Amino acid sequence: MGSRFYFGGQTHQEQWRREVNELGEVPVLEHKGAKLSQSALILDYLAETTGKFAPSNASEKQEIWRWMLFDNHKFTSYYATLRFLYGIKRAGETPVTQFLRERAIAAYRIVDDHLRQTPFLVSARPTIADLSLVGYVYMPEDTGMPQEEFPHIAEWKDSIRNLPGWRHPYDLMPGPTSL
Ligand SMILES: N[C@@H](CCC(=O)N[C@@H](CS)C(=O)NCC(=O)O)C(=O)O
Repeated sequence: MGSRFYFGGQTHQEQWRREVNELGEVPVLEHKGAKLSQSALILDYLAETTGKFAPSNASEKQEIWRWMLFDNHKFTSYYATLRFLYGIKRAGETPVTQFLRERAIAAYRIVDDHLRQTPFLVSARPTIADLSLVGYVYMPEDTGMPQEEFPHIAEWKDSIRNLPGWRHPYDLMPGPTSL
């Protein structure tokens, strides 16, 4: 790994935190003079602004938020931390990586079971809930996850990859894509 930090350490600079995001995280969306952070909130804003991948009623909106909160708390967060420590930093197997993998597997099982019954998370069409959860699924660096145990996640990932205009997350990130 070239740098200890994301995007060359920018998110750890005092000025960046003051001017861009005091939470010290990416992504940040800058639009019409406003800055938004937290990917779920950014997705919600983009869905409202563009009408794409948006809920079609209040109960769909609740379902979308339920999945996006689960994603932020468990599905992507455990997996992304495992990927960082084990797959990228090459920390080796430790009680921490074991714990993270167990938690990631538990969350993947829940999503895989859900996708057994429905092609997308909230309705028959893709919504921002799918976009929230699927991002890191395209980054399967060596994490020791038993991917073969999640056939419905694999199908869902392919369906989203086949949507018009799909691009790999690495192709959408600014700057060099290698960590
Ligand atoms: N819940 C946040 C998580 C954001 C997040 O953890 N971003 C990582 C990169 S994927 C980050 O900026 N980490 C910097 C750090 O923790 O120092 C979101 O969904 O936007």
